Amino acid sequence: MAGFRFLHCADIHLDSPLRGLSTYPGAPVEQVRAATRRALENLVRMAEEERVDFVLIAGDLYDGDWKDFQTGLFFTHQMAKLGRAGIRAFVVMGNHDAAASITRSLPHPGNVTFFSAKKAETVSVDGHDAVIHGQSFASRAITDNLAAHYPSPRPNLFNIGLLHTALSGREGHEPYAPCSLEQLVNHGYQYWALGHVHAREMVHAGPHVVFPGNLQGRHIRESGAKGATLVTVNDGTVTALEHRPVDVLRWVSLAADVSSCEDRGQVLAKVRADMEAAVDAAEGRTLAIRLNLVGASRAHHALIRDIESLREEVRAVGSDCSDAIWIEKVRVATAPIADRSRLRARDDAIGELLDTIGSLAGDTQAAGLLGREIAPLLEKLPAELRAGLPDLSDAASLRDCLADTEDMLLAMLAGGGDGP
Ligand SMILES: [Mn+2]
Repeated sequence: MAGFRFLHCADIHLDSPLRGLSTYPGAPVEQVRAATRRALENLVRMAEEERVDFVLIAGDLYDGDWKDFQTGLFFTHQMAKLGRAGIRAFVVMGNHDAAASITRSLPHPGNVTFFSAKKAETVSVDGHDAVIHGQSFASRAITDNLAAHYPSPRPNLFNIGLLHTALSGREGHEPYAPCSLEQLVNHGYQYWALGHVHAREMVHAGPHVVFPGNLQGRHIRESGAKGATLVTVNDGTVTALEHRPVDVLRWVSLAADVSSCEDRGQVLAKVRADMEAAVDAAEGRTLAIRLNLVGASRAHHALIRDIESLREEVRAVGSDCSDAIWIEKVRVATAPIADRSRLRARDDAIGELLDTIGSLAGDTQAAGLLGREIAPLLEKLPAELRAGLPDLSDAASLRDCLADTEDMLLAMLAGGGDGP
């Protein structure tokens, strides 16, 4: 029995508008605006190069109402290209498509099948032992379990369920067309081609239940490689399944741990190394980077002293690494490392406090005095709390307790008024 291959994608959100991006300095506005179109072109090119037999689009082809006919024409044009290569496309509409009153619907090329929104249908793929079951969203908020009404599997064929769903719920996604993973797994199909969740997720294997993620990230919450899933089927079984990126602009959230950095120069060197790694991984794509500096670091004060110029320095490092980097945001979330000996030497209340704590540990007389002062306070505690306390008459546990107290006070002092 011959095999076949298909590309499964979803959430193209063609011509998705920019969300306030133009207010960011230096944002590659034109590139971002065109990114969803370029990603779709890449998908079509990949389908041709890989000679796949068909392409599945699991909803949210459009982002909402078209501004004009251009959005629909662009899609039609790309599908016609697929058609000339002998490749069919199967599409269900998702919540974003339904939200648009796409009354301006255009006639589409003969190689494209849109599934009905009225009921689940089954379409067989001519020349291959495969059938596709699907249903489009009729309106934005579908709260029915659509999958429950999908037809029974056709025996001796590879059954694909094309469905826009949040399954039993996915963070950050509306709970549309809810169904359980168990329900899908037990339905008898060999592959569930899902859409709606923008993060790629291989939910189940054998039968396969897959969210390919969206085709092109649109903001920092859609970071990482974006693309489609290329599936190879032989003798009714999935023999290969791989994620193929088609994105043209990649959002990257970089958490640079600068805890080992002593000063601003070392921090910038670390940032450069992390950015170079991101550039290598992006294989020539434009990068939109959000940089988070994290970790308890000796450089903390130097970083927060002048965050604006730090941002400019980071941007300079970025453009030095590649001419296709845009720094979306720089966030400084570092913490100071408390220098105990320096703090203890201070001629103020903090210095005195630390000095007292430090000397208590080695001074049995003072420790005894402390114990007697604390005793009446301890007696006021409920018995169950008192039972969990260390025995302060024991020198070792007193030392441990004092060290913990010092750590806690330093952390509180650092967290509270540690301004520039
Ligand atoms: Mn979507």
